[in-house]
Amino acid sequence: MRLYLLLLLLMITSSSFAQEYIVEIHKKKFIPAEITIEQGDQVIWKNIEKRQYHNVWFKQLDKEEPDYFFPDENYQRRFDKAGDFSYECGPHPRMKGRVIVIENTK
Ligand SMILES: [Cu+2]
Repeated sequence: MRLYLLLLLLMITSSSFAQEYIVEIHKKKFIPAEITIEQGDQVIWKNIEKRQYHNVWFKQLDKEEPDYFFPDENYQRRFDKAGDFSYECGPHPRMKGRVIVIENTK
């Protein structure tokens, strides 16, 4: 009985917290270029280049191009709606990525 309660508690606590996902930017690539997350999760893009700046532009979500960020800087975004969101780097449009947000069924 006690074990059952512990398991139940673990299930509740581990599923109710939003997760963070890291996408690294290196050699003009988003790594991984495609990720699947759940509603409410957050993605953090880390620029790990030596000297190249980038940005993360979701053209379907943002009319304006976001600011560039430089090596050792991050960009982050939370996804509250389910959907399929592609993005690119403003100054380097051949850099493309995709975030698939699945419905949170919890
Ligand atoms: Cu770029």
